[in-house]
Order: sequence, then structure tokens, then C-alpha cells
Amino acid sequence: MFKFLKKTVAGLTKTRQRIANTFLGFAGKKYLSPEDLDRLEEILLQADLGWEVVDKVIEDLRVPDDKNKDWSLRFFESMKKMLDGNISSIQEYEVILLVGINGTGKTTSAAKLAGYFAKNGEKVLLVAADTYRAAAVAQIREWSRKLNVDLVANEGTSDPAAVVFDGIKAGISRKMDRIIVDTAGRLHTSKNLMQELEKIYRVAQKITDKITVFITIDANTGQNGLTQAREFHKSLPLDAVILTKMDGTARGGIAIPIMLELKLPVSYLGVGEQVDDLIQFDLDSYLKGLSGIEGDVNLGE
Ligand SMILES: Nc1nc2c(ncn2[C@@H]2O[C@H](COP(=O)(O)OP(=O)(O)OP(=O)(O)O)[C@@H](O)[C@H]2O)c(=O)[nH]1
Ligand SMILES: [Mg+2]
Repeated sequence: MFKFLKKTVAGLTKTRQRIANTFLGFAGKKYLSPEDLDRLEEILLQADLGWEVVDKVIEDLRVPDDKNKDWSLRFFESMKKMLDGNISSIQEYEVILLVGINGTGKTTSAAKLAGYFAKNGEKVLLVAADTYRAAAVAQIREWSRKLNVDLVANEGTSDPAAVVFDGIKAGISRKMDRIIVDTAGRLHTSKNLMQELEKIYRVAQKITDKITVFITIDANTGQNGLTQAREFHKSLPLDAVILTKMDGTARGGIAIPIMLELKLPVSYLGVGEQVDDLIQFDLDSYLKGLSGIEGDVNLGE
């Protein structure tokens, strides 16, 4: 568990830096001046926590601190109060479909998930349903070799729905615990490609209803990630988000508006390019990572 927290904290380094420094600058203050609050507001908005959340946090922190509590701890508590009960989790079924716009980390996340499940002793099958680029199949084939998990691919077809159909069928008949389907990147504004995705989902559903759909969102894209999820959701029911490239961004607060505004759980964070750089989302670790609190927090409960 500690390692888990450490990894989340490390993955949020860039986002945390300015937030934590701001709180450090408030050390010893009983109350925050209007300038302090303005500064904090700006920093939190830059981290993509979203207006609604930032507004509430600022209101909470406006109240003088008579117990001399750390401001970062008060931030943590305020965020936790807002989020507790507002975060759902999902069941992860045997078929996992990864969707999202180009370059957001679908293939890498498919590989990371395959590695994660295989490590837990599950039988995993990867399905290469990105039929647009030969390099896409090569990329996932390379991962399947590295991870020593099975792969279904068909370079002879340009219909991804056909590959998905064959892949899921093969996975079920081979009694796989997980069938992880990598799809091609597509812009939510492309009508044809979104229709193709609808078809992929329809075809998968003909075989099983035990499908979990993850959208990968690159944390660097900020609020645009919300639009991507909203638009994809019109074509197929998204279950949860994998928020990728958290390691390289100062905008890692975006998980919060995703969960509060879209009501979509964030299930995993991508924190690097290696197979182990995927962590299950855990609210406490995430909030500690953001606020700069490390180690156990005693909330006096
Ligand atoms: N630093 C970092 N890089 C990542 C992460 N996830 C993916 N990447 C990198 O981002 C690039 C794109 O990742 P892919 O997995 O190929 O993205 P994709 O969504 O499959 O791309 P398309 O299939 O072209 O749509 C690669 O160079 C990955 O190594 C992450 O969590 N952190
Ligand atoms: Mg890909």
C-alpha cells in the first residue's frame, strides 16, 4: 500500500509542485489574506481542478485556522469532503474495450492492463483491433511478446469489428479471464469513425454483455478531455477513465472534474511508458499526491 501511495505521489510530482509550494508559503498563518486566496485559486485552476471545486475549496480555506492545522491538510480534508460519496467504482468484466482519441495511450494502457492482470495470475488475451496502421499491430504484437500473453490480430482485414468478433470468440473459447481490445485512435468529431466504434461495440455485445469500456484521456489535454469523454459517450456507454501521462503534466487535477462533472470513475492513472506504470486510482493517495501530504493522514475519525 505504501508503494502504491508513493507511486501516485511520484506520478503527480509536476502537478503537486506548485500546489505544495503554495501551501508551504502559508505555513504558520492563521488565516489567508485575499491575495493568498487569489494566488491559491490561480494555482488550483491551472492544475485543472475545475471552477466548481476550486470555488468550494477557497470558501473552506477562507475560514481562519484556530487549531494551527496545516493548510495542505485542510485542502486535503476539503477535497475529501467534496468527493466522498461522489465517486463510484465499476466492475471490470472479462472484455475490456479501450477507446479514445489518437495518441492518448490506448495501446500502452492495453499492454499495462494485460501485464497487471497476468501478474495476478489471470489468463489474458490481447486483441489488435486497430486495423488502420500496420505499425499499430506491430506495436501490440511486441507488447504481447514482451508480456508473454496471447494476441489475436488479422492483418488481412480492414474491418476492426471483424477482428473484435473473432478476438472475443477466440478468448471465450480459450477460456481467457480477460480479453483486452485495443482500438484505433479516432476524433470524436469524425462521424464515420464514431459509427465504426458503435459497430465494434454492437458486435462485441452480440457475443457477451460483460464488457467494460475504458476511455483513455491524456491528462495534458485538460478540459478538452471532458469534451472527448462526453462525445464518445454518445456513441457507446463509457464505464470509466484511464487518465494517462500523469507523470508529464502539471494539470493532473483533471481527475476531479472528470469524476464530479461527468460522473465517470477514474479507474487507473498512467504514470509512465513502462508496463508497471499503471496505478489503480485511489482517492486518498491521489489527494495526498496533489496536496503534498505524504504518509498517513490522521483525520481524527
Ligand atoms: N509518459 C507517459 N507516456 C505515455 C503514457 N501512456 C502512453 N504513453 C506514451 O504515449 C505515446 C502514445 O501511446 P499509445 O499507447 O501508442 O497511444 P494510442 O492511444 O494507442 O495511440 P493511437 O493508436 O495512435 O491512437 C507512446 O509514446 C507511449 O509510450 C503515460 O502514462 N506516461
Ligand atoms: Mg494505439
